[in-house]
Amino acid sequence: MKAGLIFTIATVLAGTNASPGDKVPTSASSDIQVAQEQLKILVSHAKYIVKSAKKPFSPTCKPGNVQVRKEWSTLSPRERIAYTDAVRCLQKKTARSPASWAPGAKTRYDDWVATHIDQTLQIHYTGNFLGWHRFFLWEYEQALRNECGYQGTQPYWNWGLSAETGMEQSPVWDGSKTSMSGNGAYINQTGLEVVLGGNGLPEIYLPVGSGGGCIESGPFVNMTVNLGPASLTVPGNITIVSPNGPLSYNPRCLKRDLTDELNTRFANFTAIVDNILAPKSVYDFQMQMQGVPGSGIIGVHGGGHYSMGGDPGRDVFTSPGDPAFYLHHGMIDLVWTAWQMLDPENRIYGKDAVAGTNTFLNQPPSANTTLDTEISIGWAGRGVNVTMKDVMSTVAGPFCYVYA
Ligand SMILES: *[C@@H]1O[C@H](CO)[C@@H](O)[C@H](O)[C@H]1NC(C)=O
Ligand SMILES: *[C@@H]1O[C@H](CO)[C@@H](O)[C@H](O)[C@H]1NC(C)=O
Ligand SMILES: *[C@@H]1O[C@H](CO)[C@@H](O)[C@H](O)[C@H]1NC(C)=O
Ligand SMILES: *[C@@H]1O[C@H](CO)[C@@H](O)[C@H](O)[C@H]1NC(C)=O
Ligand SMILES: *[C@@H]1O[C@H](CO)[C@@H](O)[C@H](O)[C@H]1NC(C)=O
Ligand SMILES: *[C@@H]1O[C@H](CO)[C@@H](O)[C@H](O)[C@H]1NC(C)=O
Ligand SMILES: [Cu+2]
Repeated sequence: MKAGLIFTIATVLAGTNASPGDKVPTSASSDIQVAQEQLKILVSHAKYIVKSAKKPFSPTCKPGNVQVRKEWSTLSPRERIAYTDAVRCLQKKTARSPASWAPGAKTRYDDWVATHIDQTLQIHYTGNFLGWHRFFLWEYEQALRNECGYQGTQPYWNWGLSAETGMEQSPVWDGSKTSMSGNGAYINQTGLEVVLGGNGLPEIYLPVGSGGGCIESGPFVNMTVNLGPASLTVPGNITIVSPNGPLSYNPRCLKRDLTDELNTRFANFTAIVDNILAPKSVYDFQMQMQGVPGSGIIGVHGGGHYSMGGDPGRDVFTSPGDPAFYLHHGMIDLVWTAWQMLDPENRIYGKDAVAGTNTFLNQPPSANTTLDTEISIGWAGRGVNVTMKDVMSTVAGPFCYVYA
């Protein structure tokens, strides 16, 4: 409850201007350029609320040592290469996951993929979705820093930018040596669609992209995806599962199928700002983000994932096997932070901190997620477990970062 006072101060400040002259918007503009400006205000507002607190939220996190996570395009070429070098370094180190459990986990990078595969049905459409992924991403960032000498922070991909330029023109996806590698080789997929759903969930039809094959350039050109798939959606209403189980060894190239249509339809600036401003409860917030089943809408979360496409991009379980996953989830975490900071009193430890249960759409039925629910990321990270309470603020618990 120590945080209460800080948030009272913060809330008073939040009622005024985020930065001089910029009034916090109350609803998303349908004009994409206006929405882009609105997002800038919401991001700087969130940063301001965190940093204006008189006291640090955890004893080790002080205003002077808060780290700043940045958008990929704002990093210098040298900083981008330092990041991708560190990811490639993790991909050269040996896995910690026991072979008896995940024989396909060969590298330290695979530890993250294996954990996500293992827990997928307990961390999506659940009450722990946002918190679990925040912790997962943080531990990945720490591994890059502590195990691979990376000096920077975890970058993010602002979907709104590539929705404007086209993905292949975006610094994240242009395939250059300062990108996250680009599109996959062209495969003729004329007449095919991506069909999501099944297993009792309503079907959603999505367009295919402009690639489909193995990536051909950039820092990850020769990387091997070792794990999965567990449930890979392939154009033509086909779902692929690894023959010996998703944790077995199944080496293959990284495929992408960049799909501008999904990026612009589901993750444009208006969609992003609307996800921050429209939902008033955390239940509505996380449902809008992931898409309400049956609505035909996949939200900004699905929009980002499926606009990458490919393998493992279209497999919810194995998706962290594409290194761009972590930039996507950086943006997810940014959106959550921006939403939280509009009402920190209720949205960090209060009535809109957590909603939902610990199983995918509560199937099979499970307990409600609470602030005491434990989060474990297995052999990824440093082997410490946290609770939801520990991951609710980006400057408390183990964390100390903001978004710019
Ligand atoms: C792709 O395949 C379709 C038939 O499936 C064909 O009509 C079309 O010409 C092909 N496109 C290219 C670029 O090869
Ligand atoms: C990728 O692998 C190919 C074939 O083994 C090799 O010719 C090429 O030099 C490699 N590229 C990089 C960037 O490592
Ligand atoms: C997709 O495949 C599922 C399972 O085989 C089937 O039930 C469904 O009707 C198919 N949908 C389309 C659009 O072909
Ligand atoms: C932007 O996103 C919103 C929400 O997903 C959608 O309704 C709108 O059609 C999108 N705009 C464009 C130009 O696709
Ligand atoms: C779980 O959460 C729901 C929705 O908030 C609530 O109605 C229900 O009483 C909760 N169940 C328990 C056991 O606390
Ligand atoms: C973390 O949680 C997992 C899963 O509940 C458990 O198996 C493991 O022993 C816990 N680790 C520690 C260090 O408490
Ligand atoms: Cu996930």
